[in-house]
Amino acid sequence: MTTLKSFLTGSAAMVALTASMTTAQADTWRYAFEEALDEVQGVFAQKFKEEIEANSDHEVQLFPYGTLGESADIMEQAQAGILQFVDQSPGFTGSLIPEAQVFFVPYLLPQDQEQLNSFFRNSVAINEMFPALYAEQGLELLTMFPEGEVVMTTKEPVTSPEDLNEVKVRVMTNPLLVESYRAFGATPTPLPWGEVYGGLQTNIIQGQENPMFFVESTKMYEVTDHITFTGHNNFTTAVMANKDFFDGLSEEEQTMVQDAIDVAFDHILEYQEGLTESALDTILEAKPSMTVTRLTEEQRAPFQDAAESVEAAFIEMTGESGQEILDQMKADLAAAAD
Ligand code: 6CS
Repeated sequence: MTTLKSFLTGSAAMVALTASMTTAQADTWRYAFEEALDEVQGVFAQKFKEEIEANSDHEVQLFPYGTLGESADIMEQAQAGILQFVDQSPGFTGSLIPEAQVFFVPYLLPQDQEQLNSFFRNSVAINEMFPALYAEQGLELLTMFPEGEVVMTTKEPVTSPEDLNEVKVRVMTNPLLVESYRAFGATPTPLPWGEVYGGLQTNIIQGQENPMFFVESTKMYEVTDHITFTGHNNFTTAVMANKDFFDGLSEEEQTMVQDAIDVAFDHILEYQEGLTESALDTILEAKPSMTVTRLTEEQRAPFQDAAESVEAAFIEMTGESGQEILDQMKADLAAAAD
């Protein structure tokens, strides 16, 4: 006959066994991102998967753009713990974490690639300040990395803010990017990515901005005719884990995850060398009539002037904590320029 004591002892043993099985168990980790498998975020994710699977018994299941919805959907799923990992760009996270909009103060990030890489590698703002803000939203910020200089692609040529008058330019869904394009003289139109190609095709919008590799891979050149290098930004993205999931990992596993992120970070910077140029070549081969304009210093000046009001709007939106992030970013950028 089972006594209460032996039943309880048995249950305790069962609990201990289950717990030990959980720690040793090979899990499937789900990781969603905002791009296709062969685009920058996908290449990063594939490297991360390769590293995790080489160094553990876990499997990483990848969900490229569209398989689980739009960017906002995958963020909700990551916060809910349905996904363990998510790549979402500050362009979308800005509506959840207002300080993340700092990446949309025009002309803040350097154009020099080495300086930019050094900034992303060593930034105190990214590595020490942003994690606390992401944690408040149930996210463990693992890394941020650049995806290339942002260019405008439009239906009419653009060399000055006047050229953007009455032009509806699609932007990602954050208030500061709206503010930027307003300051640039355009009519900013925030939309999720899935509506951009059709919007240009039907002339609901007449322009958009993105790094060159994305202009090529998503065939933005089919629905716009002019590319303008304004030098106003580089596309930033971020990779996060669900915080409860991450906190529940052993210390060794957390280190393994961070090591895999570091390997993927190095890989993605190397992968992007020459990518803007090769994407532009591919575009011009496919559509020789596409015009490419690099604004001169003089032409850039009015866009640069607009940056001041955008910075002020950022501080207004984020207060003291935004000011601290901005100051630290500027200090980090100065250090990267040394
Ligand atoms: O413009 C966008 O919405 C997209 N751009 C890039 C480069 N990656 C993902 C994002 O959804």
